[in-house]
Amino acid sequence: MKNTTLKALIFDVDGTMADTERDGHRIAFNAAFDEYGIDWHWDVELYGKLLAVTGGKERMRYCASDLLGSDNLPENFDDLVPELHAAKTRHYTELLSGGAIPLRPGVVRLINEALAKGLRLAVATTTTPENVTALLRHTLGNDALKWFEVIAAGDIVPAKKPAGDIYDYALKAMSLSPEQCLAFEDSRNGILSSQAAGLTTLITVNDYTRNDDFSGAAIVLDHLGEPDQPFNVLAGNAHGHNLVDCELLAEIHAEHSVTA
Ligand code: XBP
Ligand code: MG
Repeated sequence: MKNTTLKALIFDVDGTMADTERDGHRIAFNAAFDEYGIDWHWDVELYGKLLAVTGGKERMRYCASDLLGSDNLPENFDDLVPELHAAKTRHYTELLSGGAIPLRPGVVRLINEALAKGLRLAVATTTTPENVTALLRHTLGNDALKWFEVIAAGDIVPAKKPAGDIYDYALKAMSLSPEQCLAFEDSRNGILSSQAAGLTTLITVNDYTRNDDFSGAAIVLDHLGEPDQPFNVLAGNAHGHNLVDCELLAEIHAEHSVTA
C-alpha cells in the first residue's frame, strides 16, 4: 500500500473561488455584444444553458451555431469572436477592478491556513489568465499572485474542461502526482476534468451547478464554511467538521488515498 502526503491544493476559479458567472462574465459578455452592435442579450437562464460549454470564445460560437442561430449576426462573426472576446475580457476585468465580485465564504480563510501550513497552491481554470489575476488582485491584493505557484488558465492547453488537460498541466508544472493534491471545483465539467487527471475533488456548489451530477466527488458542500457560517453537506463525509480546514482536508485525503 502506498501512502502519500498531501502537498498541494488546486483551485478552479469561476464558481469555486468566486461566484463570477452570473454577475461577472455574463454581464461582460453582454457589454461586449452591445459594444459591437450584436443583438444578443444573455439572460440569467440562457446563460445557465450556455455554461454547458466552457471557454468564452467556445461559448459564443456554441450560441451562434446551436442555441440562438446566426440570424442578425455579422457575416464574419466567427472571425470576430477573438476580438469580441478580448472586449469581453476588458469589460470583465474592469468590473472586477471595481470590487464587484467577492471571494466565496471560506476561500480566504482556507488559503491563508494552507499557506501557513506549507501546502502549495495552484489554479486550474478555463478562464482567461488576465481574469484570474484581476480576481486575485482585487480580492486578495497584489501579493496573492505569488501565493499560487502555477496559474494554469485559458488557452494554455488546447482542450478545455471537461478534458483533464488543464489539471495535467498544473500537476506537471508543480512536479506533483495527483495523489499528492486535492482539487476544488463547482461544476460537472470541472469535476470531469479534475477526475480525468486523477484528482480527489471537493465540490462547493452554486446556483448554476446545484443540480449537477457530482458522482465520485469526495464531498459536496454549499460552500467552504466560516466559523460563524457552517457549511451544509450535500453528499459525502465531513468527518464531524462544519468548515473546510486543513484538518478536514487531511482526513479527506487519507480517506481517498490511492492504494497501489
Ligand atoms: C469557466 C469558464 C469560462 C468563463 C469565462 O469554467 O467556462 O469560460 O465562464 O471565461 P471553469 P472566458 O470554472 O470550469 O474553469 O471568457 O475567459 O473563457
Ligand atoms: Mg468552475
